[in-house]
Amino acid sequence: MNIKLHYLDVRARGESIKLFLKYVKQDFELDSFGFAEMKERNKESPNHKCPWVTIDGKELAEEFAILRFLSKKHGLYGKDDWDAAEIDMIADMFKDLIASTVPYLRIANGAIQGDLDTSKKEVLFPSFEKYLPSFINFVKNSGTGFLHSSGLSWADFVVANWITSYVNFDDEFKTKYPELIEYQTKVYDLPGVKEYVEERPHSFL
Ligand SMILES: N[C@@H](CCC(=O)N[C@@H](CS)C(=O)NCC(=O)O)C(=O)O
Repeated sequence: MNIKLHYLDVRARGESIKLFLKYVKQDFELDSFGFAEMKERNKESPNHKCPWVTIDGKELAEEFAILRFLSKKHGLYGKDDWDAAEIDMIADMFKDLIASTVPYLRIANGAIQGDLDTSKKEVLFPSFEKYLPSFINFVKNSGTGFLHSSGLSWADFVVANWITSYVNFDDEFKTKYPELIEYQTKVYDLPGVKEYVEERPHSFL
């Protein structure tokens, strides 16, 4: 498979795909661009948003659709349809968390003006309190150390990546959510992922 990943030069929504590809040891070409170029570059994408991938000459957008496609090929989508549905459920719940933090993210990435500290109190922290306990419970109850009882799945790359951002956003995140830090370490310690995470450049978002 020939893969080119098109995304911004930050982690955000493209990083789960990179972590996944590093873990399965699939080579890929990176086409990264800055926020200033995003509007123009996104015109090339099927949904006019990034990330998108070119796989063997065909274009596919939507982070989760890309991860699902790759997971079916690499067995990171549970052992049957029920597992896959549960993994989808977990990932879609996490997408709700991401969506609820967008007003904060837009200030953090400079897309709009606003007071970051106020947005932390009014948007970010309430979102953490509403959604994160569910993910702590998924890990606690899975018996695998990952989100799902079948073991590592594509959803783990999504959640582990955002935890890095949450640590950057919230000085007290590690103290408030130690279970999530322990979980993230397990994902980041995976072969292929560990070396990549240690060497990648810092990205706030
Ligand atoms: N549903 C899409 C959302 C992608 C998305 O919003 N990407 C942002 C960059 S992180 C973007 O391209 N924004 C431009 C826009 O919304 O016009 C996904 O999950 O991949």
